[in-house]
Amino acid sequence: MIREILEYPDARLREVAQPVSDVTAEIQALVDDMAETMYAAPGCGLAATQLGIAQRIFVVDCAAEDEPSQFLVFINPEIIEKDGVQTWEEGCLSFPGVTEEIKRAERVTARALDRSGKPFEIEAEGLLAVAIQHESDHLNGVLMIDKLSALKKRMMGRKLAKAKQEDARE
Ligand code: GNR
Ligand code: NI
Repeated sequence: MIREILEYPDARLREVAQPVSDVTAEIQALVDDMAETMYAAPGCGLAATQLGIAQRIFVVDCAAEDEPSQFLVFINPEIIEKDGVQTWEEGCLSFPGVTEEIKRAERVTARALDRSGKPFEIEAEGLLAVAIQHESDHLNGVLMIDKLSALKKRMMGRKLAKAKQEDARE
């Protein structure tokens, strides 16, 4: 089932998500809805927080269009190592129509449970590393706009208003 993605400034995007205590069939059904919603958007990641569900779960697929999909589920994720610095032009499904350059770690090592509740560890770089950091932020109620300077925040506010206007005119 495709679910509705909350948009900034919805207060539910600021909630700190709670750990999943047990990967039940219900959680797996939620994960499947998250995958469907992410691919339909389309986006390369989606956090449960963006659906108004305050549980520590996100999904990502950062494969390029001409590559096979690389779908990953992270339940109760932890970033255990970060190094280097990179800047990506980031987008967010909760900020439709805008992108901003954001500085994050170049490489991360993360640990989480997969869809079957099994622990795994992954080392990522490039866009996948960016997405893991972006989605981990969502689970803590942290948004892209929080990473910007005051000037860029104002610019993003204007771009958002403009994107909304254009959307309304369509
Ligand atoms: O679809 C998305 N694209 C993206 C591009 C660059 C950096 C991060 C992202 S994540 C975003 C989907 C989203 O909002 N996930 O929370
Ligand atoms: Ni996002």
